[in-house]
Amino acid sequence: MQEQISALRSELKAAIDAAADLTALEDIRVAALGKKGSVSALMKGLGGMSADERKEMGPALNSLKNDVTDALAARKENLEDAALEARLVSERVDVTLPVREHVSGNIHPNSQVMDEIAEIFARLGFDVAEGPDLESDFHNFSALNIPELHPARQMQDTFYLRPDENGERKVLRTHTSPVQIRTMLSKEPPIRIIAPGRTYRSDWDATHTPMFHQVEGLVIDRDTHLGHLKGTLEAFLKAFFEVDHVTLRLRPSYFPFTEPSMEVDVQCAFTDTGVKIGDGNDWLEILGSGMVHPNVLRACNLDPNEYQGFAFGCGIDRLAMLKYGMNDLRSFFDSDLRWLKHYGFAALDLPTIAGGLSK
Ligand code: 2NM
Repeated sequence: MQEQISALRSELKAAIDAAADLTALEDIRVAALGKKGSVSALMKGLGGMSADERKEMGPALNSLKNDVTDALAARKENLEDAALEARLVSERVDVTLPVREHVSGNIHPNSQVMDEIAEIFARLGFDVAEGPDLESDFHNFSALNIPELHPARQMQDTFYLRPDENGERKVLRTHTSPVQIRTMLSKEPPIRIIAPGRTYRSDWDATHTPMFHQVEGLVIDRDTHLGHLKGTLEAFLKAFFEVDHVTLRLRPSYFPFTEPSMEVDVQCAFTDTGVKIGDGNDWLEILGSGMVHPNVLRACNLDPNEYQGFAFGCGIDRLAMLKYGMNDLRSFFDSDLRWLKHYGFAALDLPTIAGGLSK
C-alpha cells in the first residue's frame, strides 16, 4: 500500500509538471482528486481497513492528497504567470509611435454657442461668472426666494444628495442662479455678469435631458431698469441670431426670484428649412426674465432701497437647436461621431463679432 501511494505520488507529480496548459491541468486534477479520481479511490479504501491499518494509511493518504493539491496550485500559478507574460509581450504598445495625424476633434454645438454668448456679452461689458455644480439649499433655493414647499424643490424635479453628517442635503443645481447669488454676496455693485454652465433636473424626453445647459445674466446698479433689460436682450438676440433686427414681446409671467417677471418671445417665421428669427407671423418663447426680487437682494445683503437690477435666463441647448437646426436634444449627449462631425465646429474658429459669429 505504501508503495502504491508513493508510485501514484510520483506519477501525478510528473503529470502535473508536464501539463501544458490550464485545461490539461484541470483534467489531471479531476482524474486524481475528483469523485472517481485515483486518490479518492484509495481514500475510499480506508473504510474497509482495520483500526491499525487506518492509523497508518490515513495520514499517508492525507499527505498524498495535500501534496497533489499543492503541486496543482503551484503549477496553476506557473501557467497563469506564463500566460500573462505571453499576453504582455504580444499586446505591447509602443508609446513612442507618432500620434495619428488625420484624427481631428470638433467643437460641440453647445460649446460653440457658449463661446458665442460670452463674446456677445463681453462686448456689452459683462463678465463670465462660474460656480459649483453641487450647491447648498441656500444658494439654489432659499436665497432665490423659493419657499420650503415650492414644487421646484420636490424630489421628482431636483437631484438631492444623501444628507451629510450635519444633516445638510446638497443639490445638483437646478439653474445657474446660485452663481448670481454668490456674485452678489462677494462683489460690490455695479454687477454685470453672465453665468453659463451645466444644470440638472430629473427629466428625459426629446426636449429635456437630466443635464442641460443654461445661461443666466444679472445686472445690479442704483438705477438699472426694465428698459435696460429689453435693450440688452434685443442686442443679444440680434447678435446671436445674426440678424439686423428683432421684435420682442414681453409677456407677464411669474418667477419667485423676480418682480415683475416676464417671458420674452421673439417674432419669427417657421419655414421648410427651419425657423427664421426676426420677422414673420409667429412668436417663439426664448427667455425668462425680470427685475430681481427685493427678497433676493436682501438675502445677498443688498439694500433694495439703494440697489435694483434685472436678471434673465435661457437654455443654451435650446438656443443651439434653434440656431443650428437640430431637433432632438438627446442626440447632443450620444457622443455619436457622425453627429459631432455634422453639427460640430472647427476647433480653431473661435467666434468673434467682427468675423461673424458662426462664419
Ligand atoms: C430666469 C428668469 C428670470 C434669475 C434671477 C436671478 C437672481 F439671482 F438674480 F435672482 N438669477 N437668474 C432669473 C430671472 C432667471 O431664468 C429663466
